[in-house]
Amino acid sequence: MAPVNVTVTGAAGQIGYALLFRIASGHLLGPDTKVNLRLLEIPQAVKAAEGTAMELDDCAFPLLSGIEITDDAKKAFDGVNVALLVGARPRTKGMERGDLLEANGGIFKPQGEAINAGAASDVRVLVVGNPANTNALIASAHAPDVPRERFTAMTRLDHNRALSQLAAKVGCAVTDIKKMTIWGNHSATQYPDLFNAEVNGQSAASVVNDEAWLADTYIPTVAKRGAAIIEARGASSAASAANAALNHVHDWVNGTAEGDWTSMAIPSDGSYGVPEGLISSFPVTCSGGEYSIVQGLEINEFSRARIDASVAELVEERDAVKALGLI
Ligand code: NAX
Repeated sequence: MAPVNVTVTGAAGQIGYALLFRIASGHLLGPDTKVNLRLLEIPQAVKAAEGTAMELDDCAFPLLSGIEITDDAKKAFDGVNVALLVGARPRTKGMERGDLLEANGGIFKPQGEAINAGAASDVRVLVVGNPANTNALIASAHAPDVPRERFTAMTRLDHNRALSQLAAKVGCAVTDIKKMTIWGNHSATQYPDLFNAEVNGQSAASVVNDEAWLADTYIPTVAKRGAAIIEARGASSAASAANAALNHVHDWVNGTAEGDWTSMAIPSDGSYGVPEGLISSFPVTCSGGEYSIVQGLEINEFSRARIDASVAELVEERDAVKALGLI
């Protein structure tokens, strides 16, 4: 089988450093799939990416067929099968949201165009760089020839955080928990849903049986975990973010487990009242390389209000990038 072309943007960054070695050792696509890595960086960071590539060489990974490093998006995405868009413009002090969206438009528009121009017909795109959902929307808008379902954004780190926080609360193993969902935006408004999640087959919300803890502790702890990591580590989540990116693509390509689902931010088809086309997080199952939204879940009043608030934020972001002419 020909090696799979995997492009990582922001390859010299901290998530890139945590991600590349695990891609090359088979954690993205499995132990039988060879990969060609394409590292895209800005010109100032190409040298650092070259250093990472030297270390990748020095691991002599059996699955790693080749590494190319470039600052040219057209080259990076030519023939790409899996695109991990990690590099983004972070919000700096005093930056308004409009400036942030505009700066990221300057990154995700040309990357969308380059994917449109050169990607393989089976390309799958995961946007990690924040604001991830809206950056994915921008990239997708500039790749009209690529089915929009191929553009996704990452809420898997939030999903994994939701699993571990729940496991700690009820004293179970993370593997005892199934059917976790993150709804909405990868932001502080995201909603981890315990009403549809199960602990050893029972409703997680009823196992917890403490709505105050749910509202005042659990949801904010999951949603603000990124800030807590920065506070403790002095740097934002990197290894856990890389791990979540691997989980997201692995499940998309290889399928979710029977009787379980995962969370992915994907273009809405209008399910659960989320406006069509918004890239919002849903419960999904994956099979045969495709995902589908889990249908028919009960959304109670508590959940409805929180999903609506997060979706309203996504609508605002979409309208802002529309006003800026980015989509
Ligand atoms: P770093 O600042 O360490 O690395 C970012 C890298 O991207 C830098 O090397 C930079 O040179 C590169 N870059 C910038 N513009 C580029 C462009 N146009 N083309 C190619 N490369 C470019 O950030 P890191 O900690 O690796 O985080 C990367 C992104 O992930 C950030 O936007 C961050 O907010 C986001 N995150 C998203 C998460 C999620 O769950 N969706 C969680 C973790 C993380 O916070």
